[in-house]
Amino acid sequence: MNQSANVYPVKPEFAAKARITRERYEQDYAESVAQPEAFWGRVGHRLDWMRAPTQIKDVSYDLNHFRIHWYADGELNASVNCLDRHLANRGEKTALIFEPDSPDQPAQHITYRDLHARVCRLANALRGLGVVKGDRVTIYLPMIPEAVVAMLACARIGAIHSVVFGGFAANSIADRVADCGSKLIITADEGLRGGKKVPLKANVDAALKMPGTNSVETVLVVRHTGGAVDMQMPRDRWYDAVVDSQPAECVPERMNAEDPLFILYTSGSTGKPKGVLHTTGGYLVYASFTHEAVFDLQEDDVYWCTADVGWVTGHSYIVYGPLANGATSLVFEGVPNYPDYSRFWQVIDKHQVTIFYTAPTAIRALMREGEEPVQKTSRKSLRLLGSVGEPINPEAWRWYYDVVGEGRCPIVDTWWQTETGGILISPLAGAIDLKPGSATKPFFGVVPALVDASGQVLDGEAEGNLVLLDSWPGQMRTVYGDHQRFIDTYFRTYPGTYFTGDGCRRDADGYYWITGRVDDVINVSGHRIGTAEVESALVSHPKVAEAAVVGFPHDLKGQGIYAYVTLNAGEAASESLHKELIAHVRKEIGPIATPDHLQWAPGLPKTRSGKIMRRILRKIAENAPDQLGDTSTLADPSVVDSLVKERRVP
Ligand code: 6R9
Repeated sequence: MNQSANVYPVKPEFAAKARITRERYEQDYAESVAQPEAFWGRVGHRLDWMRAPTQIKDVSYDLNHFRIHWYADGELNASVNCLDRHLANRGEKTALIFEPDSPDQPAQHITYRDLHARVCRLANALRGLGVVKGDRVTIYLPMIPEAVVAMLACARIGAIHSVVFGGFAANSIADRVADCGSKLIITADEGLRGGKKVPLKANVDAALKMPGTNSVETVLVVRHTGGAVDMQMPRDRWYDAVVDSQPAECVPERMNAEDPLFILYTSGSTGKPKGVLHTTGGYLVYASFTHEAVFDLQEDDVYWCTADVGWVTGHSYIVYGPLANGATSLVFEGVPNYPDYSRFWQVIDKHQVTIFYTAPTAIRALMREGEEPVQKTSRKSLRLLGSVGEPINPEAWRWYYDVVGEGRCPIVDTWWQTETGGILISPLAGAIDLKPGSATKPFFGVVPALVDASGQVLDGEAEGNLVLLDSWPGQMRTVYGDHQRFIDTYFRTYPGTYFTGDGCRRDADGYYWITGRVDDVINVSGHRIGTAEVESALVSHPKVAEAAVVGFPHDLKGQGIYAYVTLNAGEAASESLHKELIAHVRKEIGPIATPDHLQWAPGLPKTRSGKIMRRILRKIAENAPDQLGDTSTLADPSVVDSLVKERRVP
């Protein structure tokens, strides 16, 4: 293939106005890795500190002296940086545009001054309810302005927020509440997505009946749809009744740079989701700096990230990054296909969005509907497009570029993780030529490397496991309540490095191409699901003896979920049990974990020591029975033949 045909050079007209040009990138990148202290010390000035940091970086990945500290003697408050400091010059600027689920409902424009008042009121209310610095608060809200208000109100008083995605079911809420011992939950009566109601309060009620959740003293309920809910006094309080009468000023808590800002649960290879913990100073420096540099942020931009605040993308690039930068950030409650497939593009026209950041799964779903729903909108306001969550296939990239952006808008394909806090590998549109499907080059201060299975660093053109050789300020600091798990998961596999869990190729031009997870995490529509979580949901059903779950390539979702289930002796497989098990997983974890295929497995391929050989199950799910490889080490090779024969054809 002719590589040069696949390069989209930096557009001179973009570079002419861009914050970061090629020379600047090359120079600053070199400095950022050679003298990280000097570089990040300078970048740290972008925030308002109550006490300016003098200790910039103190990091060791050596397991005997392990530590990650950034700006360790600095003091600041994240909400002050996102609100108060803009009041003098941007008080009347729109901080949030809220676009509701239904286009028939009016949009809202919330200025920095309004947002400041709303955050202060809730912060005062939380203090009144006994929430103090270091307490954990769970936020289970739809994509409405209160979700942003809630996060910032926690930050204002030093409470650690844990946002739980509104698509998770009661069990998942309960696990997360129990793990961090939340004192208070902020939720809404119901959510609204694509015209359908989501029973948020009822899910919280069910979660709080589960073991381990009695740390929760108060549930604040936002009236959103007005739907009927059970209020259990004195635990449950209406948000407006508690918040509206509060003063619109609230003295912010002084936080050390290394004090926790939030916990966000994410799936790993094994066990229950991990509470990824981010701290205040480094995270905010990194989220705001990457947001400004990667999206080439200008003062009059209208910026829209379509993620949900329940994921890290929403944290860093709807809330903390944009607001710390004084930007206008659009909060969208709805979905791409409601009321029809033009919705995204209509919202762009309605609010004159200039920067649009979405996920490949959404692009692929919209691409399938053809160009007509796009063509009937203008999109002339757009100047930059972004992609995040999974590798973007070149066909989808080109459609995004040619059809959505009409060849005018560069695409930044941003690779990063919940753990990294912000973008680590991405083009800078004024500096780096684009290649469809490649996240291109490392951001300032980021030192990627590829290693083989033995940990040998590979040079030049190569493919291997992606590790990072040095720290950056937005790096997670620990797994909440389990520091050992943090170290074991990320720093033990390839000593001296942070292991990402991703595979990656580097081409002859030094461009990085992420190939996907190399561990037992499935990336479904850009959302991480641990195979172990789905397996444990399946075996919690009384009729299931054993389950094994793998990912398989899926046209729209990137990866789908394929489950192999062995029933208890005496249980008969049936279509109704098949449906029941799929519904059971939805109920246990949430709709995002719904298996696409569920196959009855009289036996699973195991080694003689009893380990399930997922490699074989993956190949069967992919319909590649000719690539099963060596099956001779199996305890009973014959189970493979029967699984191949009984494969559920998608
Ligand atoms: C931000 C976010 C992280 C995993 C990551 C990788 C995949 C994310 C990507 C990408 C290729 C990109 N991923 N962005 N793969 N290109 N631009 O998505 O965080 O939910 O923690 O997922 O997503 O596999 O390891 P998170």
